Amino acid sequence: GRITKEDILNYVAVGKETQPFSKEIVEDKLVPLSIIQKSMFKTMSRSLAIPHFGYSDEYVLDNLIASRNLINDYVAKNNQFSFGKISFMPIFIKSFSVALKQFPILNACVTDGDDANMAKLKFRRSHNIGIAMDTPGGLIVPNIKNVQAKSIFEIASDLQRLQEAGKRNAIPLNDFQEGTITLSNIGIIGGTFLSPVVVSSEVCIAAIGKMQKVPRFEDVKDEVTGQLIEKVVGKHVITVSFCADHRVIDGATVARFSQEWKNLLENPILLSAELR
Ligand code: CAO
Repeated sequence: GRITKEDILNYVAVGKETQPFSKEIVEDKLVPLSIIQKSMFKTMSRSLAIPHFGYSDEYVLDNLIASRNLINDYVAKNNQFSFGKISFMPIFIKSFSVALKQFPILNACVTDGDDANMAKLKFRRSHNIGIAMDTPGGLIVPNIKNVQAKSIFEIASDLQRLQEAGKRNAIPLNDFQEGTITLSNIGIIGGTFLSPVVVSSEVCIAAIGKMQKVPRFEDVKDEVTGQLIEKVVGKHVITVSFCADHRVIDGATVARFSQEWKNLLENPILLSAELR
């Protein structure tokens, strides 16, 4: 899954590539793969060699929505930021990194993975979190470096820079190198569950589905009797789907990591308590 210099030079050339797609197909035709499709073809074919498993859970984000509203009120009143507001993504990314501190194996990679006797795990200090981005040229995965040392605002600023450069196919080579784990938020387009594919230079990827308001049971105090009664209330939820390399990661590790991340996102005060 390692991205080579040639891949990047090809990516930069995408803008100059003639777009072969026309919505109206008047006759059958053969077209070569685009440069990004060629890169996906190679990376994803290598991923096929990884025995992987999936794991999904639902996170309730009502508290996070309230926290993000507060953050965005603060951003609107300060003119020190290069962005007008933050999306959920910088908070997802930061909390992912905080949860990762207790599960360094998920930020590792397998070297010489073809042979169990030769294989080693490389543990990596930096959380260089890859962000799957849907751009006019296609899917790209630049990463935000050293997330463990950055604030949510710094991450928002990095993400904004990558999104703007991504629209112009102008993301610098360095931003594609040395990613350690990936996050994919497909929910902004739609969909609930995803089956993300882990790349050979990483051991875990997580994907986020569309936030939806759904009915859920909750224990609520009855105003008259003071007793707890079960009621159906509306909750904002996302589903998170993981894919991990089963040669070195077991399901219990991913389930525990997910519980940690979920706890931070469902109770954002815990996230702020973790920050320096
Ligand atoms: N569900 C519902 N709404 C969501 C959401 C989700 N899961 N995630 C973000 N949103 C909202 C944002 O909050 C924002 O709304 P507001 O303006 O009201 O706050 C809106 O969607 C757009 O956000 P954005 O454009 O700023 O994007 P972002 O920071 O949330 O995400 C990025 C950035 C790069 C992850 C996203 O643009 C993207 O490209 N996603 C697609 C990833 C992809 O293709 N994955 C598949 C990989 S496998 O082929």
